[in-house]
Amino acid sequence: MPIDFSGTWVMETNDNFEDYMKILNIDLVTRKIAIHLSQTKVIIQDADKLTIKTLSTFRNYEISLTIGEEFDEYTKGLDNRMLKTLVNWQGDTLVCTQKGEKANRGWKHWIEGDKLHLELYCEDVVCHQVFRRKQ
Ligand code: YOG
Repeated sequence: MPIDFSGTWVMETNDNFEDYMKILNIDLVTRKIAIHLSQTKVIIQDADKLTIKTLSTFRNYEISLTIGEEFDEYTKGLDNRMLKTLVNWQGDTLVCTQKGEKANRGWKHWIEGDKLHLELYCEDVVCHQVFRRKQ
């Protein structure tokens, strides 16, 4: 029985987000805005179904998926790319691969104590975000 990521999680740290945005070719003006955003994750986990909302005052982004089933992801409002995305369990870690134009792209989510961790990676860049549970 895997652990439950469901909840609202508020960003505490966002290491190397600038380089992650650069490797995704996000323009300078957008990066200047995005770097200061506090992102909130709202995760709804229901058996093998997962919805992950990333919320901010600037833009929101949402994916819904079934674990173990590849789907078409369009990163609308982010880098606007088409990806073939697959999320699987690796122990208690959610591991995502995003096949597309960029090599070695994906992310990992895990929980340590009351903190939600997210590693976003693309090519040789890793961005590490930590969130605390709201309430
Ligand atoms: O999350 O893939 O939790 O989808 C990363 C943005 C900034 C827009 C957010 C808006 C990457 C400008 C999604 C920020 C940079 C910068 C709030 C990360 C692109 C554009 C939406 C992500 C996964 C795992 C679920």
